[in-house]
Amino acid sequence: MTRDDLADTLEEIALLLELKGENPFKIRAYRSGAETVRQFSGDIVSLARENELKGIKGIGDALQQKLNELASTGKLAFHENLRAEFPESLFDLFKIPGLGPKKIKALYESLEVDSVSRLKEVAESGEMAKLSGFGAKTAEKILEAIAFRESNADRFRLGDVASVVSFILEDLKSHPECLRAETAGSYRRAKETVHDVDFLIASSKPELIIEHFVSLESVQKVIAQGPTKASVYLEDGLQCDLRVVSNEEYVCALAYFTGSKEHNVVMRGRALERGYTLNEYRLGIKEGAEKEAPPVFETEAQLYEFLGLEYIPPELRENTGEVEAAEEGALPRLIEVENLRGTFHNHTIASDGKNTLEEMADAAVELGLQYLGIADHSKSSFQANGLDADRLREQLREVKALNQKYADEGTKFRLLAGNEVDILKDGSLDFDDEMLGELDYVVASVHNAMTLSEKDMTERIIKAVSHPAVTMLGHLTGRLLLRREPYAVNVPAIIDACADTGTIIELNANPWRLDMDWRWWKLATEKGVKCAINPDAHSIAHLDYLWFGVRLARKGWLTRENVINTLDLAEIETFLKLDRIS
Ligand code: DGT
Ligand code: CA
Ligand code: ZN
Repeated sequence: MTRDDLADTLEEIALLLELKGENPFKIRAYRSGAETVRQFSGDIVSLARENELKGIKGIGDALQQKLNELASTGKLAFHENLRAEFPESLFDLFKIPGLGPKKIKALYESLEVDSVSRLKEVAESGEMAKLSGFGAKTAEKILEAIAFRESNADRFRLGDVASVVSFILEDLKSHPECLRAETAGSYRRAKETVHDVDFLIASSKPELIIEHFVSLESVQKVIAQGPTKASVYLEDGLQCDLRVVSNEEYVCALAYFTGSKEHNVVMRGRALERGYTLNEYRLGIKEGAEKEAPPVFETEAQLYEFLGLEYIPPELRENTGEVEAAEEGALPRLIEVENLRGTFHNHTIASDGKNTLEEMADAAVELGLQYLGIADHSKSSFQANGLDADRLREQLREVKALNQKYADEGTKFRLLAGNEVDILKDGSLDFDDEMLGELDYVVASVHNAMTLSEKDMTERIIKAVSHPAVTMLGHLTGRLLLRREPYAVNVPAIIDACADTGTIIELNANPWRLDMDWRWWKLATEKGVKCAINPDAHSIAHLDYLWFGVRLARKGWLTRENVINTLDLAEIETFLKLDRIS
């Protein structure tokens, strides 16, 4: 039982009660209980198991008892009985975006929709459009969502798999028969979503490693098992493949299974031109070529060097110019997580975050950052409890007081007072110039009216980034990976506008977003646009998203110089034209 298991169960109970038409207060209690569990800063699972939830705001007696049962036994009779009242296929409907509990309830009651296939049927037949509260447009949207879901059904977000992957990797590395181990495939290349996760191990006892791998606790089902390779499903359906090779084969195998396929094709071509063959196990001599036997490579760098190339970091191996650059010794020196000195886009309890200013600041100090930008939502984001000018000014005073405190105690750290200001439908900003002028910096983001035409959306954003108060553009396309498509927008035109106006573009490091997409950063840097890697943290735990941000920044060929939050505090103060705090 994890924290998410507890929260997901409460959320599902809320949905099912809603389908049954139960009392709204009861439903709300489960829903807000789920949220409390998700955001609680202590070890909520242990507290629930020990029945020590008393006094936690938002978790009443009934919920305490249910969480205790769930955490200590792994299941909850109340939940199971509730589920049994509905067909199993109904639960797939909950995963279709745009289909909230109210709509599911209406469809279920009037059209007996209890599965995705039935949903598709009534959307296509026109029956759905006739229901009150629905229409042709809704039906069309739902069909799009079903198609999107089908095409993404077998992919996972990098951020959702990262912790289990590093857990398995560490476990494999600690096996006594493991000589070397690494992830490979799209995970190692830091793709924003992965189909499966590949692991590679060097060992002289493959059968022991394989046996160990298939019996890992997180493995739910063994798909295939042979003497040197195995494939398994983890609990959430993530497929993991393991290959065991000899220590001599390890480097060629690692390069091959890291890929990408396109990168491999070019590498193999280079080997052939030089009279060698390259496959998943070794570099050999091409038939008929008069060559000395190639060495056994200790590192991937040696393999690349042998083929006349600089070492190419895994993130770049997509055949988008990395081999040509490596040949000329012109690869960029990619940014590393240690280069970050601060970050800009973070929320607190003032809007929809879960921690206070001070908690966020202390967590940033703990991470070794020199500055943390607070960018809570502005008033038009009322669903996120956005701040009006009065509340924002109050927050500015709090920031000032806290900064004084850090200065007095001699901590080299500063909160930056910003705001994530909504870009309104017409491209104007959610605060007047006077209010904007009082801020240290401004992140401007689109949060509503996402269905504008590409032309209108592009003009809207260009107008916003052209406002002199705007420091950076937040999550450029609004995409939610595997959930919501980017809105229609002309990215190169936005990049040009940012280049003209000196506006920074955010790399939103939230694993659901990773937006702006890595594929655009090369163009942005060519035009001289800087990047800000921002976790968009809504709690102290989310500050760790910086790690994903750096992985994707590397994938976008970004260097330390391209990323604004590698500047130290004094440099940022100069850049933002702020007075020093004495
Ligand atoms: P994924 O799993 O779809 O997110 O993406 P990858 O890149 O991890 O693909 P996967 O797991 O099928 O294969 C891992 C690596 O193995 C891939 O990046 C390159 C290599 N590989 C697999 N199949 C081929 C192939 O047919 N030709 C070549 N040259 N390499 C391959
Ligand atoms: Ca893979
Ligand atoms: Zn936002």
